Amino acid sequence: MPPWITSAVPSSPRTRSGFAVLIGRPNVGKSTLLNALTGERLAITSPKPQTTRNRALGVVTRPAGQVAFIDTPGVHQARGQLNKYMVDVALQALDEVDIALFVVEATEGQGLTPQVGEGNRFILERLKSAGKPTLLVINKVDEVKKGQLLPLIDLYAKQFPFAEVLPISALKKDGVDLLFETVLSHCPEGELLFPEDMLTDQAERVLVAEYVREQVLRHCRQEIPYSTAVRVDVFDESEREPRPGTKPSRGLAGLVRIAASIFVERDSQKAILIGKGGQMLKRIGTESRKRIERLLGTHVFLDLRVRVEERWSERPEALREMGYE
Ligand SMILES: Nc1nc2c(ncn2[C@@H]2O[C@H](COP(=O)(O)OP(=O)(O)OP(=O)(O)O)[C@@H](O)[C@H]2O)c(=O)[nH]1
Ligand SMILES: [Mg+2]
Repeated sequence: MPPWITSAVPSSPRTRSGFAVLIGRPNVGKSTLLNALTGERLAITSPKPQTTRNRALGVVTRPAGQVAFIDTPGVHQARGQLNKYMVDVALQALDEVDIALFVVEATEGQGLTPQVGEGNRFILERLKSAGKPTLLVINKVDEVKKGQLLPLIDLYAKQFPFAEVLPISALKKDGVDLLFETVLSHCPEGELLFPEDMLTDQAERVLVAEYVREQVLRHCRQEIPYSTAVRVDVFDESEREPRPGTKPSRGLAGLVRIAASIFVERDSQKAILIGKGGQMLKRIGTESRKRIERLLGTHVFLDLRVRVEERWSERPEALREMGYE
């Protein structure tokens, strides 16, 4: 269990609390929004669609109450087994929450005859059958002029009785505080659901694997990101407590030794990931290590191996082994 999880659940009377899901097409900025809301890197992000593969919880607690946000994989037309799993994760989360945040992009529907795309129409149908209070979150408003939002709001308002419409920029953290307050105002009155200082339920080693996958997504093109999974094989904390008398360096103390496998599906992909003279893997390793050090607050020794596991994304037992079950 991560160290930030404690057991006491203090609460004052008349607080509000609830679960809220972030749901939407791939790449609209759901994970960026989760990180903006919590102020931490709880979900990896990238310019490539289908970055998120599992749900990620981010708990935000303020004096007025607590919202547990669930980030989900982007809903898309899934063909392979992994993709079907991802879409199931997103749609199931919708059934478990008090309120839904439907995230769309401000740049959508800017054509001559604006219309809601097929993917978003599918999500709207699911929102209708879920019957939860739903907010329309229009993200990436930094990319459009103000007047351009009105036709989009109009378009969506005709499709669904949204409780509120919130234009935001998750990247620039514009409108994010107001979004939190609005979500909270739609949550039922009640005790806090989680300890006040709890941030997530994700284990450190899960976040570590995700941070490595994030660097693969950021450094590699084409099919590599979609064929990659990361598994932490060793998480050795025996030197995590700094030895008495040792001074912190670079603001870090103690050492965690981590060995992780990066799985790909073909030999050719392995060669790309390793790169000429091992350069690509080295870059991925260095960037991942820096982020993991920030997460753990310790020095990190990171040993990355690339392994070929043919068609892992199509085989149920391999999917389970990679954490997709
Ligand atoms: N300009 C702009 N870009 C944004 C904003 N929010 C997110 N992005 C960018 O959009 C891309 C996708 O962001 P993610 O947060 O990974 O999107 P997602 O919805 O979680 O995507 P999936 O996990 O694939 O479903 C990244 O390059 C982000 O930096 C925003 O408010 N403005
Ligand atoms: Mg995401």
